[in-house]
Amino acid sequence: MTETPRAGRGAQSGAVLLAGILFSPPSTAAQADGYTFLGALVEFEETVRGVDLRCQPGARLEVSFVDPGTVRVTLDRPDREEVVLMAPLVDLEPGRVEVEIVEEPDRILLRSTDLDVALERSPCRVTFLDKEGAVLSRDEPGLGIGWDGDEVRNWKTIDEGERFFGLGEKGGNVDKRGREWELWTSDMYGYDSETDPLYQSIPFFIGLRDGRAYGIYLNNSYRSRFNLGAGNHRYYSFAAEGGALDYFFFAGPGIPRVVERYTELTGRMPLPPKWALGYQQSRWSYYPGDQVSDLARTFREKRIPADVIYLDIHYMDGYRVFTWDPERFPDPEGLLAELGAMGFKVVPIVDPGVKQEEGYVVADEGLAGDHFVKYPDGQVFVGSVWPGRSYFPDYTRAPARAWWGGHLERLMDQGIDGIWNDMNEPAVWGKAFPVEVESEAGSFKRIRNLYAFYMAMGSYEELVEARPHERPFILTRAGFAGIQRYAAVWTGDNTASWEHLELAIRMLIGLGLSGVPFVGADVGGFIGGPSPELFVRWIQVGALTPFYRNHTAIETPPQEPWAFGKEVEAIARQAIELRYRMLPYLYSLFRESSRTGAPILRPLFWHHQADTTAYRPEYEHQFHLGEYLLAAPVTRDGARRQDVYLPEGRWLDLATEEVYDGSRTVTVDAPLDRIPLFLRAGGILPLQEVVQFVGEETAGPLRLVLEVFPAVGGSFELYEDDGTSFAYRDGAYRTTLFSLTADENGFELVREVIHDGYAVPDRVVEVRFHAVESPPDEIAIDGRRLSEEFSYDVERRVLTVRVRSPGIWQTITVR
Ligand code: MIG
Repeated sequence: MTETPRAGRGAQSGAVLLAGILFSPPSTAAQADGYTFLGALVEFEETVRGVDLRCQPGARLEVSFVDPGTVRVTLDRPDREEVVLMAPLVDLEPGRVEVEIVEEPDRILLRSTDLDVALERSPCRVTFLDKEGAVLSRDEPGLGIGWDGDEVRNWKTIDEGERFFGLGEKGGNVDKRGREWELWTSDMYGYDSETDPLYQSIPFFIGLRDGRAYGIYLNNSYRSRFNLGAGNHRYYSFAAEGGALDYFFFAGPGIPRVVERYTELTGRMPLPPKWALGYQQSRWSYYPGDQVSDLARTFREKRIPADVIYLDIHYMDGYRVFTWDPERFPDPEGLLAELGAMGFKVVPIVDPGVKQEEGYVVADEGLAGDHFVKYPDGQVFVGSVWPGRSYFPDYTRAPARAWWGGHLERLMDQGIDGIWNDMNEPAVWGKAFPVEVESEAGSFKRIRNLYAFYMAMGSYEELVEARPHERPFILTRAGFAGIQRYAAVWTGDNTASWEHLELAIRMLIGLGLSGVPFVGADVGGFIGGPSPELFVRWIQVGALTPFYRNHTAIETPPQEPWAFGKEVEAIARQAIELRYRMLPYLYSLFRESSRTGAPILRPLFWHHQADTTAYRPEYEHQFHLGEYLLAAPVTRDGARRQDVYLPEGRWLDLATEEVYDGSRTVTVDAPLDRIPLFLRAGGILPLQEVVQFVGEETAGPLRLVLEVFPAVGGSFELYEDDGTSFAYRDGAYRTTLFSLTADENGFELVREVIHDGYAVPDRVVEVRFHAVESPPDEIAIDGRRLSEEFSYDVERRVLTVRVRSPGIWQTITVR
């Protein structure tokens, strides 16, 4: 932004002439009130990957390709010098991009292999086109780009049928059109579908115009607003209250491609420890220590699988961060060791507020080290939160992050396993955290939206440094674009109501489309208590969400899986067991996500972009888990039947073995103990046996079950590693590709080890082929005819084949 432009050698004489006639200095009247709009082109110059435009009145617009499908547009105002944001972006090292620059009378055209950018000369306007010349997105001709005081804004044309998705954690529908959304990280206890803003601020959205998707990320951390066609019929716009107008445009045309490009820029979720995929139990708060160990023991006695217990604020001594209440938790190390021996991980809450108190070591160190945020006159800021009057660390300062990390390490040394960051919007009593307060990276006008991001970043990096062989687990409430690099996200203080069960699914879909895949909502609802039936349906939905934690507020009724009587307990166990059986599948999806940015929980249209029914609000609580598995969980009180929209393909109801043709809505049975789940033809679903926690050693050989719906094509890549370390980065993992072929005589399942860097324990593989119309004439493993190790269930039409020498087989042929 600061480099001085060279002379406009690329400028056409026409443009120079135009400039001579039209250029005038910015008028003072325009600055006093209302917007100043970007005017006509004065001159331009070519840069390495694009062009710099000089536009009236004295502004500069930099347009450059980051890669062939990603373009950055940055406005340099005549009246402000702004620093562009860096923290959310990773790897801005651009690769080679061939950009062809074509000068036309009315516009300058930038062309890469994937995307064209047309820059109109009078006035300066930006249009993005695909390689067929279709307009993906276009500056509104009359408004374009403008600024008013500190605010910067971009208006874009809106198409009648244009849809919008993303913006992180938002209420409303999955399609965000028709509302104005605000990004300003906020503690919103008791929010509903209308409440905005919420905890996360992710200024990224996907547009879908004429079936083609694009994405826009506004790289600006000030309070921002996205008007997606609210209150007008002319445009959509995005604006920030300060900072630079600096945005990235991502080409599709597929939604997955857009998200892949966006997460190339803002980063992807690193693989979490595998235990973080297990069931997790929380409440505000479990204490004293004896109650916590009783809780753990109850899970094991009742044989309800679980991996994690959370400690909410009561574990601390007077809510002082990094302390333990001496009465409630007299021996934290002993307790944590006891829980560890039972296979439990423990995650305590860590809020940013540090109690203002002389003699409290964290406060004293923080003051001495200058680690807290301050007013502009140098006075340390004090706000009230759980500990009473409190200081707030400046996580934008590296030394403050290192200091905080040292305390986290001490907690780890005591035996905790992860960190739960709450109140990091940051929340204070009275809500109005003063915007004039300053951090090293700027005032809270600029960094409020980034506060939790920096806190998570520092915590993650310091934990990795302290334990280089252990994947950290951090759960956060607030965050910004890129938060997926450091933390899982839960959707804050929801309510135990049916509306909230559906809202949770929509919010998780939105987060996933915004690059944050590791997400969940408080199962059962935080505020209030669920009816037994609501609890059942919620623990079923939770079993399919990437982050699976039951949590509830202080003074609510018990919400453990056994708190609603025997029938509910049995169904809850069943749902949780399903979760554990699905671990090989889910973990493979996590791995995919860590490589491509794809969500784990995906809207129907992720895989069926051209299918208009897939966008209908009545089906927005169905979702894909990977390409071949579709979930239609029950989210309505009393429902025992369920309308399910099945997109293109043939679908197998995994509970009934019924096969349906897709592209239509079917009505299926959904008794209380059932989650309607459908496997698409070609689907391969790897399951394991139920374990009581992720790392449990089981007696006897392990079993891997492959649920297969034979069809032509279809494959799944199973990913396995040690589940805890970073050794996978050095190749210590195994990927196995299972693929299907079929013809009129039968079908074949092929197994191929793609990468063999991790030894999996020997196990029996059981393949269950579904919808097999008649008993097979012949089954062969690697060409050798099999006589015994299979069975065919005539009624369910399931053929089960057991492979006892799992290490060597390559094909199972069924005729
Ligand atoms: O002011 O730590 O969203 O999960 O249980 C409330 C107590 C503070 C808000 C979190 C919630 C947590 C609660 N916290």
